[in-house]
Amino acid sequence: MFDTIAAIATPPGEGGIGIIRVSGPEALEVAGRVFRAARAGDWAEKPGYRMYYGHVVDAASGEVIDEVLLSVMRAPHSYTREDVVEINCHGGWMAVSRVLQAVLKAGARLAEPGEFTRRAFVNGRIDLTQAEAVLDIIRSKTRESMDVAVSQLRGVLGAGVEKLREELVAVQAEIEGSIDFPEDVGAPAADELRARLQRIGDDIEKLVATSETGRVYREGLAVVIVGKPNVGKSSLLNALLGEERALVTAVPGTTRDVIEEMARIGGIPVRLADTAGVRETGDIVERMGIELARRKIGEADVVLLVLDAVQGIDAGDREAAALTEGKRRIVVVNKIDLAPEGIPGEAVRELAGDVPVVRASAKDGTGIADVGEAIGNVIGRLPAGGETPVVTNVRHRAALERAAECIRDAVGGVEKGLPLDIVAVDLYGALHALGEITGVTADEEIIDRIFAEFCVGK
Ligand SMILES: Nc1nc2c(ncn2[C@@H]2O[C@H](COP(=O)(O)OP(=O)(O)OP(=O)(O)O)[C@@H](O)[C@H]2O)c(=O)[nH]1
Ligand SMILES: [Mg+2]
Repeated sequence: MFDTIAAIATPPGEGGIGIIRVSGPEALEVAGRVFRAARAGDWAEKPGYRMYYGHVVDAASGEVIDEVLLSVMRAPHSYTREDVVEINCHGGWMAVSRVLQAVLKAGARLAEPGEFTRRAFVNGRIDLTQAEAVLDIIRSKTRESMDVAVSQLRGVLGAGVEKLREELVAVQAEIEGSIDFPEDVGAPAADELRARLQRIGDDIEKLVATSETGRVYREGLAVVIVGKPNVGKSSLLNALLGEERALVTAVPGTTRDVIEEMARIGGIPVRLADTAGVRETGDIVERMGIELARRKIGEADVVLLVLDAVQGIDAGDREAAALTEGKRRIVVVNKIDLAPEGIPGEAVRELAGDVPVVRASAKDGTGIADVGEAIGNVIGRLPAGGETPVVTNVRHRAALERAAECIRDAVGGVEKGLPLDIVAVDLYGALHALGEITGVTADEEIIDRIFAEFCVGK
């Protein structure tokens, strides 16, 4: 059914080893044409899950290309469920490309991007969510995003979605039974039907709700430090990071560019950005910095609005507050080492509303842990253990939202007493949307789009 494909599976560049992956019905024959084992007897039997030492040669000339280790994974116990051979050669560009050339000359075809993983999906070893998890693991930037991706690769999300789909299939079957054989199968009671659909709909909504947390753990929470000049924004950035990342001086208008760092704060991955102090200024560079700050505020999940305990609240703070209006905010009253009484809570509420307020000193470290905790409290924790499905992928979220909408329509239809064949149409829509997530009902076009994101060799 499939031909035999090959590609370089390791990244370009220099490394200890490079791997050429070969998969398909003729993987062993192709490898046999280019591989000369040091001990011929072993290689002839070729049992799976073994490695063989030897050389790759040019099939035509017999010229030795590289010294290699070859691993054999026999169908169906392999990544693709086909016979797979991986040739471990030296990890230099010339070595891997010459070994690949030899394998292609020996009868394999160069694999398309993602084709190995696609075969694993088509051959039923993994569902679409698991195929996507492979890419998520490779691309993960935080520990948590990798944990979620590994859980997804283990099939936790796919199983959760499949369970919902099966519940819907059962409802659908009952409805269709009563439509096709009205004499033998009574129509399901409206109340009971409504309740069952409602419950499935609620479970889908719960999955959708995990996607906000999922996104943050994947990309990091965007936290932007904002305030008038000289309140200690850059000092706060340094204190939160625990390193002298940004320049700090007594001169207002020190920071002009946006300074951004990834860090773990309050137990969650955070993209922390320090910005230029907000004020009217004739200095063109500073003005550009303030413009950048505005843009950053637009992208922020959370704004740390910094005030100066010594100066109290003035027009500059009101301007900064106006700029961050509508954003989720945490007020940091800084420099409490100089003014321990801080700023009255009433004045802060008047400025920024009912938001968390932390009194801190970026200079001596007082309250910095509390700022971290306030940031951590913004977003829910990931369920521990990786056994609870979490949605991180926008494609999954969109499909779940479509399914939830269809279920809402179906519930509405039952309530209005619409004929069951009309309700069945909505259920079909929900089933299709859920099936797209795991791939049970995904169109070829969707599948193409998913695997097009992979690179060759995955
Ligand atoms: N005593 C005291 N001084 C502080 C504290 N935080 C910052 N400062 C001082 O305040 C001055 C300004 O600090 P920065 O961190 O540069 O302030 P900024 O808000 O980034 O200023 P711009 O970049 O100009 O907008 C420096 O002299 C700091 O040493 C604090 O908690 N206590
Ligand atoms: Mg600064």
